[in-house]
Amino acid sequence: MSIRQIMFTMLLLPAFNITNAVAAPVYLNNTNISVAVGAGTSPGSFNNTFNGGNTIDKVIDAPSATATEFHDQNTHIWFTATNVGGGLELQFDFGQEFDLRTLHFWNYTSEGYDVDNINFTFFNSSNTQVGTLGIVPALGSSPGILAQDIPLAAPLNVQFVTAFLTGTNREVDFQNIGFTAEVSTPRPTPNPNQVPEPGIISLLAIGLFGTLIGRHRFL
Ligand SMILES: [Ca+2]
Ligand SMILES: [Ca+2]
Repeated sequence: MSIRQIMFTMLLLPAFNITNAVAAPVYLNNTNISVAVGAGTSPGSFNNTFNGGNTIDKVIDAPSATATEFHDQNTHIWFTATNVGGGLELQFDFGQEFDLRTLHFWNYTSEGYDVDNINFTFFNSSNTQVGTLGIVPALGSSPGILAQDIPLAAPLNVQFVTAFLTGTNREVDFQNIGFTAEVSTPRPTPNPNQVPEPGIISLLAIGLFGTLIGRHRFL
């Protein structure tokens, strides 16, 4: 292998690493994550939410972040808390860590039943809290309900999310909660005694070759 070929190979290595590090955003729904009713749910009634064998998966059944849903018993969630301040707790498990980019929320269309506040708590794969977020969602569009998109200040390395939804009049009715996210890349704690990664070695090698060739041209 000539010096020119070796240099070309060395240049390709870090480029390949950089390309791999950029993960494509994905929409998280019932095909790749799970959701459950949390133990923190207040006393109350789920009304018609589970009629006809429906499950809490209705929270994550939107096929995409831009999907339109119509309010019916097959796809909405309706919880009524017994007391003001009470609400519905949902627990999401993404199966692996993601970097969250956008929160999507499909609310009910009028004040009498819509969700008025949601408090999110984010946890990594070790169940260590990595962020919180409180939102006051907008009313859903009518008649087709589209998601309100809320950019997130990059909660990173999130595997578990707890959401607590409340209505000022005890009513909690909505269609879906969704997240657009990218699979997290490992972020090891820097260790001064650690051997440099292959990418760094490649960069060092390029510098070394550059120096050698520079010297060669002067000879
Ligand atoms: Ca739904
Ligand atoms: Ca309301």
